Amino acid sequence: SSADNFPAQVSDIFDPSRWRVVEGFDFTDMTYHRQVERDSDGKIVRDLPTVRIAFNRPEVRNAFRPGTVDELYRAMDHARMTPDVAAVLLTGNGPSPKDGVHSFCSGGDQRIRGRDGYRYTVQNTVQNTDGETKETIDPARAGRLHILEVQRLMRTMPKVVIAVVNGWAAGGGHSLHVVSDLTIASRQHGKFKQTDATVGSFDAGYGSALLARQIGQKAARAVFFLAREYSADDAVRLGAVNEAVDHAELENTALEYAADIAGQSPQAIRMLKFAFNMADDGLAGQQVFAGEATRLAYMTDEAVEGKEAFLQKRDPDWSSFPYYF
Ligand code: S0N
Repeated sequence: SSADNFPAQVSDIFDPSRWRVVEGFDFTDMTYHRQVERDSDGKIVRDLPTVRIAFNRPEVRNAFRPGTVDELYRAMDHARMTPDVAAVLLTGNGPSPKDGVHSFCSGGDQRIRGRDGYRYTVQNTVQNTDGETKETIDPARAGRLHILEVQRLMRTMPKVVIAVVNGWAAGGGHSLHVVSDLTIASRQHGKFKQTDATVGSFDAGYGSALLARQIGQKAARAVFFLAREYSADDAVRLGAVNEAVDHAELENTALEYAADIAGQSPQAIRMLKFAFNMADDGLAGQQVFAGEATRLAYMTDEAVEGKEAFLQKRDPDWSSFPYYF
C-alpha cells in the first residue's frame, strides 16, 4: 500500500526506512513523520511510539513564517491527541541546498516580521514575501506572535518533546529548544546563539526566564545579553543540553531516548512532566497538573459514588472511604 512506501529523503541523517509520512496534512514548511517498524520487504509491520516534526526551510536556516507556525502547531497538536505517541522529536531538515549549512531553526522570519511585515501589509498595498497584499491577507492572522501558542502546547502536552538540534538554534529557534523537555545536539553542527536582542526582539517568557531556571541567572543573562555562539559541548556544560552526539548518530540517539521514554508508564511520565513544570508555571501549571489529578480521581470508587448518588437522587455514602490511609 502507499503507506508502505519509503518517504522522501528530507535530511542528511533521516533514515526513510524508519518512518512513514503522517497522512492528512498538506504541509509545505514542515514535515511530519511517524516512526514505523518494517519487515525485510519494506512493508510496515506496525507504528512505533515516536513522531518526527521538522522545519523544512533549510535555505533560510529553517526560519519560521506565520504559515510555518500554523503547520507546526497542527502537527504538534495532532501528536498531542494521538494516543499511542509517547515522544515528539522536533528537528530541522537540511542541510541548506545553497551552502550546506545545517540548521534546527533560526526563529521568526525577519523579512515578514511585525511592523514591516504582516501589519504593514494590512495597512498598505505592499506585497509581503508570502505574496499577500492588503486585499488578500486575513487580518485575523496578521502580525501574530503565535509561536508562543506552540511553546505553550509543547509545555502542556502530555508527551515528552525532544529538541533534536542538528544545526543552528538561533532566536526563536533557541527558545523552542529551551521549552522542549530534553535536548540532544549534533556535536559537529549543533550551534546555539540567542540573537533576539540583536534584531530588536525579546522572548520575555519561557525563552529567557525558563532558560535562567535551567542554567542559572548569570549564565542565561550572558546568553541573551552577549548573543555569542555556543557549541553543543558548551551547551552541555551549561546544563542547557542533555547530550552532544556525533552528527550521524543524532536521530538514532533521539530514537533511543524516545524508546526509553515509551518504556515507562504513560501516567507517570505525564505526572512527572507536569510536576516539573508546576513550580515555574504558577497557577496555569497547577491547573494542568490538577487536571490530571482530577482525571485520576474520577477513576476511583469514591468519585463514582458521588456521581452515582447525584444521578440516583440520594445522599452519597462515603462510609467506605477513609479520611486517612
Ligand atoms: C542563524 C544564523 C546565526 C546563521 O548564520 P549564517 O550561517 O552566517 O547564515 P546567514 O548567512 O545569516 O543566513 C543564511 C540565509 O538564511 C537567511 N536567514 C537566516 N535566518 C533568518 C531568519 N530568522 N529570517 C529570515 N531569513 C533568515 C539569511 O537571510 C540568508 O539568506 P540569503 O542566503 O538569501 O542571504 C544567522 O542566520 C542569524 O543570526 N539569523 C537570524 C536569527 C534571528 O535573529 N532570528 C530572529 C530572532 N527573533 C525571533 O525569532 C523572535 C521570534 C519569536 O520566536 C518570538 C518570541 C517571542 C515573541 C515574539 C516572537 C515573534 O514571533 O516575533
